[in-house]
Order: sequence, then structure tokens, then C-alpha cells
Amino acid sequence: MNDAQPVNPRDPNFISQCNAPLRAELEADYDALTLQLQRRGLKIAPIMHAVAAFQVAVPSWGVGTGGTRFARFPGPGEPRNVFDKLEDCAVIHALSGATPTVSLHLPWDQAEPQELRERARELGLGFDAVNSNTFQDQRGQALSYKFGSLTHTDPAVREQAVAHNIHCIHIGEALGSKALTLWIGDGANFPGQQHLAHAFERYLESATKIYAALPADWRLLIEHKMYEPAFYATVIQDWGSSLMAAQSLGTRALCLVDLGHHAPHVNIEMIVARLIRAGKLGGFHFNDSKYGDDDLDAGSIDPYRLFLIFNELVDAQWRRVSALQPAHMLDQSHNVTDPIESLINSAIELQRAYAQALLVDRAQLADCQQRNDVLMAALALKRAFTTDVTPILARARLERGAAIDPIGAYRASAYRNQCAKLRPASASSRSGIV
Ligand code: RM4
Ligand code: MN
Ligand code: MN
Repeated sequence: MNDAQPVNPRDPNFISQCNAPLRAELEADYDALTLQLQRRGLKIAPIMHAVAAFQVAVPSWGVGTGGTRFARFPGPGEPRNVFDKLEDCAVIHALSGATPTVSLHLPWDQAEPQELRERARELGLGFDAVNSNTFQDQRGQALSYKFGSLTHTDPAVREQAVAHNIHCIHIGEALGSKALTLWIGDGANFPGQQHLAHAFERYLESATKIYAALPADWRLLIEHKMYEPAFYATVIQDWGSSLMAAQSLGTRALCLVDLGHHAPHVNIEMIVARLIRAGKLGGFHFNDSKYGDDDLDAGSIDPYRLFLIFNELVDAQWRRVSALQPAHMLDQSHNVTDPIESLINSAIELQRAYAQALLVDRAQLADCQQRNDVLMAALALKRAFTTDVTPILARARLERGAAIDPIGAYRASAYRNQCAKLRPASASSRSGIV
């Protein structure tokens, strides 16, 4: 199968052919883990089923090759439009079994909503949150966002930005989305450039208009980011600003945590715990980073941090915190890997962190915390984190009709080569999304 004929990687027969030689080994590994967990008083089946039910949305902009401010090195067979993107997303889902929805970015993904919905249905996909874009100017746009959008000093620019967001809601409604993600680049590059208090007030005024246009069953996800493109002060720069905005807008306004949007060394899991406490955790943009908003593959730099975030989520489930349903989305930029492989692997890394968090002995941990047995408390987490849950993940995929070895199956299908033929490279080489 290595010397592959072009085949459709979404074909269930192809996937089961790929799985056939791997089944026996998986079964042996799964049985061994079953016994290991049994000795710890844990049942493997509910954990495996929880992992199988885990879902994360794929960002449409993630299936193209990204880039930096300096360069973009296009890969072969990149998607040329939103329909190609949907097809790539369907491949990711067929092989991983974990990504049934796509998060669109408008106007990057502008197309006839009926056509989008129809194509997604054929591919077995749905739509997650829609993302608006007022951080760039579009061709033919009347007013510029150079000095801001929702917080611009000119009310006419603010109106234009509000109208775009309302347009996104309408498109999202036609697609079956249930949330609008609001991230703006507004801010200042120089002290004195912007009145810090007034800019925030203008944000609230504009966001209130968007919130008012939200259908009753929709949520507004407010995404903060510390810097970039504004390098001195960003209007919604941290979870404090985002929480203040969410609290003043209303119950359906919630905070979205993009893992790359904090200062280095910030304790993100604690932010997650605080937002859960406030009833305002709306969702995540998963990725990993070393220095800034690097948008690297989830779990590739600091898998322990990812585990600690899932630990807070599972702990909240365990405490039966009501109405906690955070949206899961990936938000990554793939500069040097095949985006499909990165996204498959990232979805798996999220499931890994989730499975590990499900292994934590919470009663024991609570007891250690109560008695201030610091070392045993720390080890309770480490023990879960260092357990190799790979057989649970593979078995969960099998359960969903996906691939035991998704990257192996993807490569065997030669899908990328097929795309390279069908999707000739375009002359334009934009700088990538950051
Ligand atoms: C931003 C932010 C947003 C994403 C854009 C492309 O840094 O993460 O979520 O929509 O990038
Ligand atoms: Mn993001
Ligand atoms: Mn980002």
C-alpha cells in the first residue's frame, strides 16, 4: 500500500483496508492498557467512548499553507477556494473521526451559502463558529481599518465594521452555525495614539449592536489577544478585558481563549479555571507556541500545558459545573508541514490531553490537596499525564470508522499528489495568515 495508487482517502473501504493489518496489534495494546488501568481502579471503556465523542472544528484558513511576515513557501496542491478547503477538511475528518465541523472566515471564504451548505452536507461536514474579519481592508471597501474597526474614532468606520459582523451572522445562519467569533486587531502602536478608556467604550458600544443582532440560540465568542498587529496596546488584549466585555454584553457573550494569545509563561489553565468560575468560558482556539502567537501544532511544544487545560475542563465536568460547553476549534498556521497532516495530528493531541485528564484520580487529588500533601498531589497529575493513552485514541477512531494510523493512511492515499495535479499553483503568493 506504500507505493500507492491514487485512491479516495475518505472511502470507508480504503480506510478499513488500511486498518486491517493494524488491528491485532491495537487489540493487544488496548488489552494491556485495560489491565493497567484496572489495577488503578479505572474502567477503560467510558474513557474510550468519551474520547470518541470528542470533537474539534477545523479552521478553513488552516488547510492552506501559512507564512510569516517574511515569506510564505506554498505547498503542492493547496486549496484554491473554500470548496477545495471543505474537501481537505473532509479528509481530515474521515481519517481522524474527530473533526466534523469547519469554522469559516469571512470574507476569505465568501461563497453562495446554499452551495456551501450543500457541498458540506455531501462531504458529511457541518459548520462551527463563523469568524469576521475587520483586521484587513478588502478590495472595494469604502472605509479603511488602518486605524481601527469596531473602536475607530470615526463612527462611520465603526458602523461599517458592525455591519460586516451582522452580515457574518446572516451567512452563518444560512450555514447552520451557532456562534460568531469576534477578534479585532484594533489598538495602538504608540503611547498617546489612542485614548485607552475611550477605545474600550467604543468597543462596547459597537459590540452591543452586534450582540443585539445575534439569533436567540447563538453565542458571541470574544477572543482576546495581547499584541499584534497593535504592538503597544490592544483594545481586547487580555482575559480581563474580554471578561468585562462579555459581562457587560449579556449571557450569550462569552470569552474565547486562543492558547497563543498571552504573554509567555502566563498560566493559561488558571485563566480557564477563572472563566469557568465566572460562567464565561465560551471556547478555545487550540495551538501551541514558544514565544508569541506562533500558531504551532497543538501539543507540539508544551503538551503538559495542554493537559493542564484539559484537566481544568474535566475537573469542572466532575464538579458538575452547569452550562459549560466550550467550543473547540484549532487555530494554527502550517508553514513547513502538510496542513492536513498537522491538523489530523493536532486533533489527536487534543484527544490525548483529554484522555489523560480523564485518568486523573480526582478523589485522591482532592484528598492530597486537602491534606497539603504537595508531592502526591503533583504526582497524581503526572501519573495521568505520563500514561500512554495511544491505544485508547486509536480504538476511539476505529469506533468512529476512522483510521488506526491516520497519517499513514493519508500518505498511502497519495491525496496530496492528486491535489497537486488538480489544483495548479496560482501565481500570487500572499504573505500567510498569522
Ligand atoms: C488571529 C486570531 C483569530 C484568527 C486570525 C486569523 O490572530 O487568532 O482567531 O481568526 O488570527
Ligand atoms: Mn485565534
Ligand atoms: Mn492568533
